[in-house]
Amino acid sequence: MWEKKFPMVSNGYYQPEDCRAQQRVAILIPHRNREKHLMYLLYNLHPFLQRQQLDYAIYVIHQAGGVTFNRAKLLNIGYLEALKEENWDCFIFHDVDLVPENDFNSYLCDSEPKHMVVGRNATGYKLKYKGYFGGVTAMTKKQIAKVNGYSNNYWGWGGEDDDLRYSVCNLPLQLTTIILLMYKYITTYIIPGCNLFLCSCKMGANLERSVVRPPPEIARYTMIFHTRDSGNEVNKERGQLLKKTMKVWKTDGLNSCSYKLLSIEHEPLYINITVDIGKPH
Ligand code: UD2
Ligand code: MN
Repeated sequence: MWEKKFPMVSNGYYQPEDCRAQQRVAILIPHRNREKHLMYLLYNLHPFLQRQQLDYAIYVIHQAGGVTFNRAKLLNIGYLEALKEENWDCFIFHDVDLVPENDFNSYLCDSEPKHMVVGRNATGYKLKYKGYFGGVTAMTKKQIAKVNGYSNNYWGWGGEDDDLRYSVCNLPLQLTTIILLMYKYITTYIIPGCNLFLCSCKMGANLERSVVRPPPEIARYTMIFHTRDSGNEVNKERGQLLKKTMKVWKTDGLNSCSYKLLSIEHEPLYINITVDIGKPH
């Protein structure tokens, strides 16, 4: 079996032999019925992460049953369960179908939440829209805890990534980011549509204020072609839900994430967490 190609990975974990990594990183992959994509990703991601000499583990959070898919809730569960195993510094939320193209796309966390899919094959390698936060994102344990993780209420396709980006706007900025923003402000006088710190998180330049991105030539991915999965139909309520983010993020997230843990299996190349996440109400 091809799993044997990676003898250094044990129970989903890898540590570089001859150095100590800066951060310990947990990769979280939400999953259901995408076995082929998962195998292809693991086949590419393990060598990629090892070339970066990372200390990491890959968690696959598998939604049991046929109820509408909930990517965000699965990622919350991944965070909570992974921290029961190890004190990870950094988490990477990772779609199963996105394969990084450039070895310099560092799978480490930054001083601000980091969005890593600037471009991909299907969108001509351009950012989909301002404030886009989907696909692959890296956040420290602390950053995630401070924004209370994802909302649990996005069932079906869409909106959950924008919701997280709105909550991320509530994070206090690091001093280095403030200095950089002030520099930009002074050199341009006005950042269009925004008075630096006080405007809405959904507006103008502030959409980009609270996240960092690697340069476009580095943050590149191939998305394996796919059609929409059954059980992951477009979430028609996402517009309404997004209007409420700023009111509810403190009580809808990690601290309200209820689920039934069905199993945790340590496969050779990943940790397989299977959960019953309930259904929309
Ligand atoms: C986009 C975003 C994704 C998410 C989604 C809306 C990009 C590159 N990705 O993906 O992060 O915000 O829109 O919800 O912009 N999955 C399964 N089984 C299913 C359904 C989904 O495993 O039946 C997982 C899988 O990891 C998949 C991810 O959920 O990659 C996102 O679903 P998608 O790939 O169908 O959606 P897509 O490509 O529009
Ligand atoms: Mn996809």
